[in-house]
Parts: sequence; C-alpha cells; structure tokens
Amino acid sequence: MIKFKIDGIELEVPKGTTVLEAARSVGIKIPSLCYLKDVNKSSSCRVCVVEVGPRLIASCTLAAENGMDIKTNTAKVREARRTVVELLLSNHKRECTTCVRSENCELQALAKDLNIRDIRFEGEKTTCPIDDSSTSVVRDQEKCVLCGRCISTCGNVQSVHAIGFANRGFSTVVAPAYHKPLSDTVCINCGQCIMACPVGALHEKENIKDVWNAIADPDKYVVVQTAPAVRVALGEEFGMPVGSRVTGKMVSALRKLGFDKVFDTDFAADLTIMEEGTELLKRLESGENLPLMTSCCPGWVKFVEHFYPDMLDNLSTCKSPHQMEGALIKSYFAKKMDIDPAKITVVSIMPCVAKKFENQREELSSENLQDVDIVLTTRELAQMIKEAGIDFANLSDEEFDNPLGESTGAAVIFGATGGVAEAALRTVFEITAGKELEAIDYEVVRGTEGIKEATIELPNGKSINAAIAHGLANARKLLDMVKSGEKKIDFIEVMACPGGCVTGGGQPIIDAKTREVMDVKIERAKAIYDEDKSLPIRKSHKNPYIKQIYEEFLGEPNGHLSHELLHTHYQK
Ligand code: HC0
Ligand code: SF4
Ligand code: SF4
Repeated sequence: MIKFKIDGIELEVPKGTTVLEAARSVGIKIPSLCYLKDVNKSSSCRVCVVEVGPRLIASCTLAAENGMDIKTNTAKVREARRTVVELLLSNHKRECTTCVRSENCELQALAKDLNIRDIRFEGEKTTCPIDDSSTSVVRDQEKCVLCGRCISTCGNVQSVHAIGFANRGFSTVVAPAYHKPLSDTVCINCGQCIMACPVGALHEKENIKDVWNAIADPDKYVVVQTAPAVRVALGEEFGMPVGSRVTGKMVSALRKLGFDKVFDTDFAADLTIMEEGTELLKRLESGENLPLMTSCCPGWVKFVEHFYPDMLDNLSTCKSPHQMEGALIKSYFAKKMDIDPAKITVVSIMPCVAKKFENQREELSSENLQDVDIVLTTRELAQMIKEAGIDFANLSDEEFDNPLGESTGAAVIFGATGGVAEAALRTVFEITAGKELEAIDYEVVRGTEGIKEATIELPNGKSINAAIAHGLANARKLLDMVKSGEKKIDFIEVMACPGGCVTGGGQPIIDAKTREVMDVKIERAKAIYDEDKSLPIRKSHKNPYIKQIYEEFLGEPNGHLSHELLHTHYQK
C-alpha cells in the first residue's frame, strides 16, 4: 500500500492508484476533461493539474507514491486550470445556446465552475468543415477539445479504429485515416464515440424535423414503435434517476405528440425469438452455418461485414426486430386497417444511432418500401417532448396499441447484453421439453462480463453452447477463438455497445463524473430485468398476439411469408 497526503489528508491506497482516483475516493473534487474511467487516461488536457512540490502535474496519470504531499487547491493550481480552459475556449466554436450539448457539456460546466467570465486569449481558430457524410454520426471539429476520449472508445472498446489524431501541433484534429468522410471508413455507426465526447463535437444525425413533417402531413398515417431499452432511460432526460422505468409515460407522450398508433418493437422481439429459435434448431439439426450469430445489432452486422466477411453466412437471416415490426406494419397491419402501405410512415424510437444506417439498407425493405422510414434516438424523442411542452414527469401511464404492441418479458430483456440469448433459451428449452417450465431466469447469461459462456442441456438430450459478447473488442476476441477452433460454440449473441442497447449510442449521455461513481449499464439493466419480472407473460411463444399473427397471416416460423417479410441476407 502507498501512504501519502492530499490537502493534508493522510491516505493509504493500493500501488498504481492515480492521484486523481485517490482524491476523488475521499471526496476531493479535481476537475478533468480528457479522463474517462476505464477508457481514456491521456493527460492531454491538463485540466486536472495538482501541485506536487514546486511542480504542476496532471493527476489523472500521476501514480501516488509514498510520502507525496499533494495540493489541489492553491492559487497556482486554480490559475493553471483557468488558463487551460480559457485556451480551450479560445479555439472553440462557442455557440452554446444552440449547441446540441448545451447544459450537458463538460467544457461548459468547467468554465462555469472555474468562474471564467472572459477569455484573455484570442487568436487563430481551427477551421474544418462539418462531416455529415455518415447516416448516424456528425463530426464538428470546430468544437473538438482533442481529449481523445472518442479515439480510445473506437479503438480500445470497439477495436474498430475508424478515427485517430491527424496532423501536428495547432493543426491537430480527430479524423478518419486520410481525412476520408466517416461514411467511407470502417466505422460501424455505433455512436459510442458520441457517448464519450464531452462536448458537441460528435452527435447523431438529427431527424426530428422529418418526424414533425410526417405528423403534420394529413396524407400520412404515422406509426411509432419503441425499442426495449428506451423505456429505462428516457426518464433521465427529464431529471429522473438512472434506471427509472417510464414505459407508460412514454406511450402517453407519444400519443400527445400526434402519432396515429403507438406500437412496441418488443412485439417483434418476441417474433424474432420464434424465427431465430426455429432457425437455431434447424441449423443444429443440419450442422450448417454454426455458430448461429444474432443479427439484431446493425453495428455488429457491419462489423462482421468489414472484419469477418467469411462469417457472414453465420449471421441469422432474421431482420432486426424494429425492421420486422416495420415490415408487418406495412403489410399485416395495413391490410387489417385497409390503409395503402405507401401512405404509412414508420418511425422507430431507438437507443441507437446505427439503426439510422440500418433502416436505409437495401437489404431491409419489402416490396420497394423501406420497412422503417425514420429512426430517432431516445435523446431526439426527449427533445420532441420538450419542444411540445409536455410535462413528462407528470404524465399518467398509458398502454401500447394492439395488435403490434403486446409483448412479453422475454422481449424486454433484449435491451441488455445476454437478453436475446436468454429469451431464445426460454423458448427453445420449453419447445424441446414440450411442457411448461418454471425456472426461466438464466442468470448465467446476465451481467457485465465482456464474454459470457453457458452450456444449456436441452430436454432432448442435446446441448447448446452459447456465448455472449458486448463491446466489439470482446466480440473480436470471441470470434478469433471460434475461428481458431479454441472454442466450440453453437450460438453467439453480440451487441456492439458495451452493456447492450441500454447504453447504446442514442441514449441519454452520462458525463465522466457520473460514470466514475455509477455503472450506468448495470442500473439500466436492473430496470430491464424488473420490467421483465413485472410482466404477466415472460416467454415469447406465449404472447397471444404472436400466436394470432402466425394463425392469421404468417403461417409458421421460417415459412414462406416470414422469409419474404422478416428475413434477409447479407452478402460479401
Ligand atoms: Fe435494441 Fe433490438 S434490443 S437491437 O439492442 O434485437 O436499438 O433496445 O430495439 O431492433 O427489440 C436497439 C434496444 C432494439 C431491435 C429489439 C433487437
Ligand atoms: Fe468508432 Fe463507433 Fe464512433 Fe464509428 S460510431 S467512429 S465505430 S466509435
Ligand atoms: Fe445499436 Fe444496440 Fe447495437 Fe448499440 S448494441 S449499435 S444500441 S443495436
């Protein structure tokens, strides 16, 4: 153990602890900007300087040593921090009142805390065109503070390396290789860089106006659907604690916004289990294209396309649930209601920015109509609710519309890593057993371990080796083990975002300080599993509307119409 002093307080910490971590552990507040727990330690911004003897040193990379006497609050420290932030602001596009991150900006908060009222330095400014080439992520280098948090996320957490530092000195910017537009790179659109960015330099491609226009158009029938993970995060945008469940209020808000029908992506998640479960049993039988890999995360699908094209046939042919839901809205529902499908606009509310890429893929349309027309993130929905002046916190609970709004607990858990696998196991196990099963909580596939494995013995004497990865660096490790023959796996679930969709790139942004004291993916996942427990039906094949849609319309899982509407194929 290391013994040392910070501001006169005697501390004992394990070797390797940084001064910043030690100080924060006893409630001493040291501001920082580039530091992001478990992701980025670069000491590039110098905001976290402390006094060590005669020197000022960045505390985020300074390991505590025996006998140190650290001072965090001297005139010299305060002045140094103020100078650093003023210099950052002197080369920052300061359009705070109209910035997408206004009031949720770590630079703005720093300037406020440090009482910066004017900027002593005015000089050259970085000029760089906005890169809005991507369907999902917009880059504005004139707001970038060069903290490197996005680069570390893309490289270390996702193992994608789509962006890095380019140029030198004052000309340094964050950019893809050869300054290519982001759309021309291996970027898989996960938006985890947005979640890491402390300022407004990275944000989602906004589609709010498109939705207002559709709602205002009398010729359009506008249907909305909501992803599993949105209901456990939307409340945070209205000051509610992380992990608040706001399903009923969300439905109520969507009706007030003017949508004609409010459906639930969870219905199609149940349907995915029927389709993908059947596909798994068939592949286990034939031994072809194993392991079966889930295909509901568009970030993951694109990752396979870029980095493991030889494994494309292993992906499930199922479209992702919100695409299935869109296809059914424009076929089954349109027919039931006698509405021309071309007049229907399907809007998906997703915790995800990759879904803004997915809905535009040619592989995901039926009869020349896009399954889903517009994708909004959880953040964009919150923005619309605020714009409409809806008092979200005081809304009463409302129910989804039917027939495409009824779902089970198995569908809700799709939002957390391991959820798709657990939902599939609940159904596959019971179908193979041919009888009702009580023990349906597969704890072994839950939790935040990067790679999880489970062998499930089926009642018919066969077994399934399942593996689950979240965060693409983990997925890469897993696939490499499968390819080398080190692991024999039958079923793989991957979600690109660490934690799964609960912490997707479209969710409310959690600042670095909060990320230090709380694991947001755990809190939101808890809410997801609580929602599952609260529902009367918790297995996809028990959803009465799923039974009905097969009887009335689809026929059987993996049948002809299912293949036409609900499945696709990704090609090299
Ligand atoms: Fe997900 Fe989904 S669970 S990808 O993570 O499968 O975005 O929440 O909507 O489509 O259902 C995201 C979340 C979904 C889909 C579902 C799946
Ligand atoms: Fe990297 Fe994901 Fe950001 Fe693309 S969206 S640059 S893959 S972190
Ligand atoms: Fe989108 Fe979920 Fe995949 Fe993240 S894990 S890219 S939020 S689908």
